[in-house]
Amino acid sequence: MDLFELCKKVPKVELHAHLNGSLSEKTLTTLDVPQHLLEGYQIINNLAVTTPEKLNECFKLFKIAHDATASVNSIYVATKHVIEEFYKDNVIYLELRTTPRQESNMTKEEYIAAVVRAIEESKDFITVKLILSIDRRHSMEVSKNALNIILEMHEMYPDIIKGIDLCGDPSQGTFHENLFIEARNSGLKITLHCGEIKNDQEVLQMLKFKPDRIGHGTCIHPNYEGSDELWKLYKSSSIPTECCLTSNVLCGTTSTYSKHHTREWLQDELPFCINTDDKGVFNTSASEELLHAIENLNLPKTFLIDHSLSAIEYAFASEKEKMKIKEFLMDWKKQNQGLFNETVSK
Ligand code: 6MZ
Repeated sequence: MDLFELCKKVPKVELHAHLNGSLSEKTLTTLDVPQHLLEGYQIINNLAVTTPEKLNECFKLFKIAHDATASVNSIYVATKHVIEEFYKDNVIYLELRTTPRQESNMTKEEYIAAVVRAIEESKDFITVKLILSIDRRHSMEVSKNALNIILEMHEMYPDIIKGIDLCGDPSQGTFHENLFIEARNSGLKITLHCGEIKNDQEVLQMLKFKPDRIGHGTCIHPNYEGSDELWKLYKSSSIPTECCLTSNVLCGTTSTYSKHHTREWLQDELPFCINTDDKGVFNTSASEELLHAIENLNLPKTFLIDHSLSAIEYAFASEKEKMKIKEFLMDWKKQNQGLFNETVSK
């Protein structure tokens, strides 16, 4: 079995996937996206793929996906598609994140309920949890209103809505820490996009806040535009980091896969997991991300299954659900030991 086949076969855990960034071209077509928007998506997608340093370009793509999911039915259909695509890639545990949006004929509550409905309908074949995002570009007032709705919906769907995220264009906006303190006090887990670009002061504030996980963590280590002080603090907190290789390479925040900052996590044996970020925008999959990791970061084949076993530890599901998935993964590992012993042909 070649290495990519093995990456596909392994049961996987995905913890950092933005819903609207995960829409494949096929999904956008199904959603009746007007032809000119779809063409725009393809053009910018190609630009992003062939030209690095495109963090700004990728943020334009989200507008196209947002136009395609501007109704209750379209966000519901989009969620179904995204879940199915992860499932077909052998992802057994998925945490989707999305920013609740109000549109002319949809409230934020209706948006969340539609996503939850799609998740509930998938529960027989894949475990999916929802993280609701606050966009760092939004004002305190808009974010506070979003948080109130998120807390209300969390009370209605406590088994599905598990966490809250801070995301959005890292070159804009701010981290409204008070809102995240309130979310934490209401029982939500916290993940923050942290240090995706250099911003020492904010990284310091975020690390001191001690979220349950951070996203990216690019500019923390001194070799990657961070500092000794930040790295020391990060190491002492040992917060699991959601690494997104292709996203960072295509956005130009990392020069190549083999120079990705995950190397420092491996070197210092710090907790991390590998993720897709926006599989539609970056034209990737959970299996491809694992392949890049194995091929470029000098990892053994057993990393594939051991990655799922460690990532599930960092998940926001209940301890009981995590234990069940862990047992499944350990059984799978035992039964498929041979796959990791045989010589891999590329
Ligand atoms: C920061 C990102 C992101 O929420 O509409 N998003 N935020 N850094 C990134 N790195 C590339 N990729 C995606 O999904 C799209 C939204 O996710 C955030 C952005 O705010 C984007 O608008 P949802 O489902």
